[in-house]
Amino acid sequence: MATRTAARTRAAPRRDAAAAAARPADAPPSAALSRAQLLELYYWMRLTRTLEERLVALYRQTKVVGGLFRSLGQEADAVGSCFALERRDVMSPLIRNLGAMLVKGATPVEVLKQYMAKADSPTRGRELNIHFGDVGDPATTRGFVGQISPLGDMVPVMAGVTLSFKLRGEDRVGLVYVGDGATSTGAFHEGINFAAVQGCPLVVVVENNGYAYSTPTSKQTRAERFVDKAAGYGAPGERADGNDVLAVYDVTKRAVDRARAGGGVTLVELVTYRRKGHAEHDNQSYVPAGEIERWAAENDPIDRYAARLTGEFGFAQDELDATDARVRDEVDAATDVAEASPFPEPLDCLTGVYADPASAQPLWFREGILNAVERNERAEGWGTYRASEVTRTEAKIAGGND
Ligand SMILES: Cc1ncc(C[n+]2csc(CCOP(=O)(O)OP(=O)(O)O)c2C)c(N)n1
Repeated sequence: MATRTAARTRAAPRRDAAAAAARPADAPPSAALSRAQLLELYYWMRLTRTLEERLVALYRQTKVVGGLFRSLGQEADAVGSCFALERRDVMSPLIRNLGAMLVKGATPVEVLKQYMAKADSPTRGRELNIHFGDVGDPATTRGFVGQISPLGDMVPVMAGVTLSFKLRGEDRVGLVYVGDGATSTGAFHEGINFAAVQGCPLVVVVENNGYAYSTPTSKQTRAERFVDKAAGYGAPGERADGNDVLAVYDVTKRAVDRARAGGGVTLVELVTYRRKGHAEHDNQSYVPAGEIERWAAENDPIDRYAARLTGEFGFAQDELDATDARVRDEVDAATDVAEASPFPEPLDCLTGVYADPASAQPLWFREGILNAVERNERAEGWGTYRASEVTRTEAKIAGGND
């Protein structure tokens, strides 16, 4: 579909040799982006926002069955940073990095199905928000690691992932997103310290969005700037305006290039603002009056970039409007597909969750169902439970143990 086509475009950036030769040596990496890539950045941010708006509508209709976590106002930080990666690289997103997941190849259909807990969603209805991944062979997977809830814990995981790249001599880089709140965890310190000492090709992106749930950043740390923490690990650090998508791209691309060239860990601080609560159910009563409205009016990342595209870069408003229309059509089409998808069969929830199927069975179920579940999963691999097995299992339960 269109998003995948765009992802492929991004993975193989076109460089204009003549323009490159004319560029000064200290030009920022974004100076090398083609017109198509500049418009693509706008597309990913617009897709992120429109898809999230659709998810809110579905949430209000109770069709999104779990929590919903918005990245409103943070689209530039997710999109601009992930755009600096290549397809073979691996990224570990947070709940607020939908834009990064889309850039890395997640499709609106699978995101919608996942949030709606459909049977053919990435986690087959076992998980009720955005925690899913696609990682493994770079030839066949898109390279995003499934998220986990404990804050900061993906930093040591990504230290391990990137250490494996280094030990195998693979030309791959990892990028892990953490919020300002996550920087106060032990896992964050241990992970980044280990990665720095080992020289892992890792970029640690700290999204400083002003709040960790309801805790303002000033109650989170005495440090003035998160980027200053890099010195404590002996790592370079760079800070950028997280609502300026090109500034985000530039700072991250430099960090990615450094990691790829053997320069180890870089800490990147992106200064942004979370305009929604922690999740859709959070009423933001802890936010001072006028703060959200001010960021919306003066510092919206999409408005700011649109103004640059039509001003500085000479795009016609029609080109932006056409992109908006394309995004709306894609999200409409994806919603139709997701809504038409079935919910999982109740018994299906017993498979593919635990490595040991026996521990997934309620006691009164075990004797009747265990053999069928085990047999099916070992023969077919995880995630292939078939309706025919359910029927046989039910018959078995009805008929007693064999
Ligand atoms: C170790 C740990 N402590 C507390 C929580 C509960 N919790 C979930 S999200 C959140 C706030 C996260 O804030 P931040 O890291 O700044 O990321 P943001 O949501 O702002 O992007 C908290 C406290 C958790 N998931 N893990």
